[in-house]
Amino acid sequence: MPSDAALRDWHILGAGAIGTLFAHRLANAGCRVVLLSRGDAEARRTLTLDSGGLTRQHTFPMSPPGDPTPIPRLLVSTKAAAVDPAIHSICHRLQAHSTVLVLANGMGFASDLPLGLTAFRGTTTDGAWRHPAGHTVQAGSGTTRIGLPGVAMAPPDWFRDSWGRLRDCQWDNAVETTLWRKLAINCVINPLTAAYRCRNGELASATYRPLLTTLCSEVSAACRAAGRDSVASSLREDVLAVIHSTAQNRSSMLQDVLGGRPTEIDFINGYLIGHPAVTGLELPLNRRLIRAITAGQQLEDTWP
Ligand code: KPL
Repeated sequence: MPSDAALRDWHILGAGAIGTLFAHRLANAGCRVVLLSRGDAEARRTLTLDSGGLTRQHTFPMSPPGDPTPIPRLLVSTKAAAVDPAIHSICHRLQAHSTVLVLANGMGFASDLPLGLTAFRGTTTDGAWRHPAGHTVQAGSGTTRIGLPGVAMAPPDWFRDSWGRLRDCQWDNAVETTLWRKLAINCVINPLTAAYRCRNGELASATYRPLLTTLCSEVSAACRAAGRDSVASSLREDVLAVIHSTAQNRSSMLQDVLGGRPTEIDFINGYLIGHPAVTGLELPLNRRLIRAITAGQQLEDTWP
């Protein structure tokens, strides 16, 4: 049985904006946080977080690729496409009782873990972005929900002793529905903002209304076909609420496009249209947006 202190040990793979935010939050909650590095150069790394006008720094120990020590609890906070390769790269350090928690946008990864492990999934509405100067800026504080997809269970000890101590972090017995709800919202906001190079709030303007309506209808139809009726029925309302609460944000997909990085489109709209229950639906706007984003094309014509 791991001791209480050991339940608070977390290794983090992927210290981007969200990884940095949670590295700070877990460390502030008394957890021992180790960052997994890609090279051997640094023994420690100082991460800076700007949050609510305050700048905080933490220096974290780094664990290099050759480190053989077992990883009891792993947070994977990479981009969607990197989740499986990242877990694979440290699979020799996982054990049958290791905990793997994946906090990433989209779906369609972490389904085949080593040693028969099952990934816990988390989703957060906390906003964070990487400042060009290297530090992370917390853009707003939201809610984080964690659970085991498809399994209703009491919060495990590790949750109570680490994540459960964070403000607005909840155990979610129906995390699969929560993930679908987030996926559906991302299917609407992310490709539109990325293809039209606009901030989230602009999608509420008359210019984008027809596109927004058509895309919400397509995504709702796909969610219904996939048996996610509750997600479908509140989608439009949920999308408008997120558009208003994150009006000034650039979506993560727009940030990727502007930064010249690969986007998560294959794990968001690509996952949705490739779902076996959805393949009979046409979903033309989804397909057009996927094509444009994959080709790095900016769209101007705002008729659906
Ligand atoms: O999750 C997001 C993202 O940008 O990936 C939303 C909710 C759209 C906020 O920007």
